[in-house]
Amino acid sequence: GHSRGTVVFFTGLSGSGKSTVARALAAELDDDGLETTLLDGDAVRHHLSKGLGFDRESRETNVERIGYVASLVAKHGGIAVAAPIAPFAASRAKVRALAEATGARFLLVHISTPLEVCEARDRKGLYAKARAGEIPDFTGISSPYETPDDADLTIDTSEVSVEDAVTRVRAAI
Ligand code: GGZ
Repeated sequence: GHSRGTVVFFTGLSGSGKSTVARALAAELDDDGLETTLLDGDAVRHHLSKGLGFDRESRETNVERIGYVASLVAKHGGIAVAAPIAPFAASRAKVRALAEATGARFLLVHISTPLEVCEARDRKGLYAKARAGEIPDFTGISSPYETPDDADLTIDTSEVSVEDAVTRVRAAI
């Protein structure tokens, strides 16, 4: 059918907590019996965007593909949850426009955890490698992150628990 679905699109730095919040959100929605599709970052990079790198054009392509699939899900009444870094405002705007054109609701959730916190966490050691010059074009270090001015919700996971973050997003849905 073509009932009104929702795209919940997270954006934020590596290590900001967006994947954790997205996964917890999707699990709760799923438990509530809602038709939920999580476009997991690793799975997307492995399947949908295999072979793409992290230069600007590759990121734009990656983010727009995610937006396209999310829009298809939402077009049929489902809830799509995606959490790429999505560092470029123009790509995020394209994705919003595409989702809204299909009749879906679009929620941009900015996980605004500061770079200093993400870098201090450095769960995967990527920031250290980026600082050492071992990873080129690393978001926040050697590649830009354009802070959204159109976020529907802004959550800093250094101040808000995962559980509370999920509650806030659910309230917005
Ligand atoms: C940023 C990178 C990079 C570079 C590899 N810059 O913390 P992670 O590891 O698990 O999540 C990051 C992920 C970002 O991929 P996205 O598809 O979300 O990016 S985008 O929306 O910009 O297309 C990080 C890892 O990939 N990673 N190299 N150079 N993050």
